[in-house]
Amino acid sequence: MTRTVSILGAPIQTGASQPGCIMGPASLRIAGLGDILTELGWEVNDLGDLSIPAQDPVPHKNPAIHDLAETRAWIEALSDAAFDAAQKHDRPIFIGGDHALAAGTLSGLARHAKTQDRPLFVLWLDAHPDLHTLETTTSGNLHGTPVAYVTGQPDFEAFPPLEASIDPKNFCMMGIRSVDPAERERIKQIGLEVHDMRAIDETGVLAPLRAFLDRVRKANGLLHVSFDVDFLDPGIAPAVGTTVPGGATFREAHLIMEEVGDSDLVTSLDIVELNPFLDERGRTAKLLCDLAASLFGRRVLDRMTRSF
Ligand code: 4U7
Ligand code: MN
Ligand code: MN
Ligand code: MN
Repeated sequence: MTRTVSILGAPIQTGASQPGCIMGPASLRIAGLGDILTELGWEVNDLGDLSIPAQDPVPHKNPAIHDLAETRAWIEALSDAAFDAAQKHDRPIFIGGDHALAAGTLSGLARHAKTQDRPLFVLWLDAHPDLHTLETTTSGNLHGTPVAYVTGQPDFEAFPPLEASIDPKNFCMMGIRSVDPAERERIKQIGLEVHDMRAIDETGVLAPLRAFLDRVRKANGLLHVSFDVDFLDPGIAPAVGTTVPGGATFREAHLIMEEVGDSDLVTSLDIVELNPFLDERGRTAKLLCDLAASLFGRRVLDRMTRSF
């Protein structure tokens, strides 16, 4: 039977410092995301873009925080939309928008996992662990907070109440290379599995990824992939506001997508932080579409029929 994918755009940019992520969903659609998945045999349901009503400002005791009311409204809307999409489609994709989007998608997906009585696992591909609380963020950019929120850390009274949290032990982070002091502490405290770029240099991506996928399979888990564009090296993916040198290469990123795709464990995907204003002739958007294609089954050669 044909499997279904939904595409939901979330043009949120209030979590970032630089504007531009608002154009992310349009850029990914223009790069051909839907057609690529159709060609791979998926039934594609484009749900259009989500929006939020105008908000009155909400102050916070951390004066660095900006756009709290809008970001909160996005999280609320996204949580319900992600829950619905996961109930209706085999593999929903959420296209951002900045990474505050994941506070919404992950909270909705955690609720969905609960209705299935299955644990939710998260493969977090990012230069950053996004583990700030509303107290510890010094930039005030809320795209740096979703992992702390969805794992149930304190000081999130100003975000929507979390109906289901995600066990920090169910995360696997790869590509990490920019960690703030408060995040460093939090990683140790909650026991997150983090493969920083040094570890990737040492072991490659495959060994830790396969170990994680085995864990997901044994637990009969759902698997969400949250893909932040800054996971990639800025040399191949310039369209992001928070570039950090030394990111994943073209092949490392594709190998992760191919391996996760082959495992058939993945049940949902975020593609976030694309800032088309910073792109070069659409190359980052096109690369992201190709990476999604790898996750959804595109292969250079079929494994069983390759010849030597
Ligand atoms: B992204 C940062 F200080 N940690 O809090 C912060 F380095 O979604 C970056 O991963 C956050 O791009 C990056 O502002 C959030 C900074
Ligand atoms: Mn991020
Ligand atoms: Mn990042
Ligand atoms: Mn970023």
